[in-house]
Amino acid sequence: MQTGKLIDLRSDTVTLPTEEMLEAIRHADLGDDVYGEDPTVNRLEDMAACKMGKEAGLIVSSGTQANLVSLMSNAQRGELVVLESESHMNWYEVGGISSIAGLMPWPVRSQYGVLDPKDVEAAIRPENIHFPKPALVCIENTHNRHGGTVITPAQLQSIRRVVDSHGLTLYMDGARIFNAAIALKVDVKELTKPLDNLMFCLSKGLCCPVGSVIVGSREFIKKARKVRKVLGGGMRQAGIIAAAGIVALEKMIDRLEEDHINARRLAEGISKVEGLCVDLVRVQTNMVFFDTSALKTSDEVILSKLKQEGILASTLTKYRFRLVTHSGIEREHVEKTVDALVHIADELRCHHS
Ligand code: TLP
Repeated sequence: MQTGKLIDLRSDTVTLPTEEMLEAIRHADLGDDVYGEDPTVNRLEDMAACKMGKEAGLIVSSGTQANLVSLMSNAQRGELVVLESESHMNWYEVGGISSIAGLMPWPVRSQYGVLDPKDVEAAIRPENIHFPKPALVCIENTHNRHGGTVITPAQLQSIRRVVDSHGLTLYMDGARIFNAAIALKVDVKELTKPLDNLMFCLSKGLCCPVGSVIVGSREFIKKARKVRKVLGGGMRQAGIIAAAGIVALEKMIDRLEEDHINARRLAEGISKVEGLCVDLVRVQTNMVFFDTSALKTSDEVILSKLKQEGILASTLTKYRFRLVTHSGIEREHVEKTVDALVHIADELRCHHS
């Protein structure tokens, strides 16, 4: 468990490195990665590319940096980028897509985070003197703000067909792509095959302290390496990060299934609490979103009551809460959280009646 004795369900980003990772960091072979001379970085990048069925990989400091570097390597300033309206790139990356990459985001709404190919088609503008040139379509798998929902290989292929018919590029924010692969019980390559390039995060459910990896063609990664440099992301002895990443890719993927089982338990427990509402269809991986509007109490009050019970949660809106399961969360923590919510909801209902 993280943060002392608290049950920290705010995010899977709060996970700490395993003992094995700390050992691997301690013993990593290091060199200057700006010269391409860090053997541990080179090994991680090769492993990541191989696992994803792409030619090359590039370690970066964070998911946000991975998305920004990829945007700037896939499109030219002034071009149009079609992306899902609730996507992380559209919501949580400080608008870097416009302020730094100089691109025009074109958000498209979807159900459960899965772009409808017809909507993608409609968003791609034809050549016209008035319009920006479309360059890129971005998808997110799993989809964070839609509740950790997955996009299937078949859905990806139908988006790919539209992208191909316009000669554009398909990129994925695959921060939690291994959660999607585990939930769908497919090899991750089934999910990466339709893409030109993608990124995934080491520092979420895989428990690394830092880092994400971009994978794609050799040519794309060469370009991305230079973009990473201009953004200040050349990291020298980055083998200390990569060492943990190697352990993650070898040892930490299969255990994500446990997080999904715990999320399902949590969601089912919460769905039985009077005054709380969970859309169980969205509970497909390690996230649980629930709605508290029936309790007519502000998010701060519920968050602070949860904290008094030793539980940390995050919120998307005043009445929309998010809980994320990860390696620090076990069945007993799930049960304690459901019990706490039963107790809080009872108290708030009594207070209103
Ligand atoms: N997501 C974080 C917060 O930023 C919201 C979280 O707690 O879930 N893509 C996706 C789909 C993400 O969920 C995140 C992080 C990122 C990119 C950015 O990764 P970092 O935090 O490493 O920059």
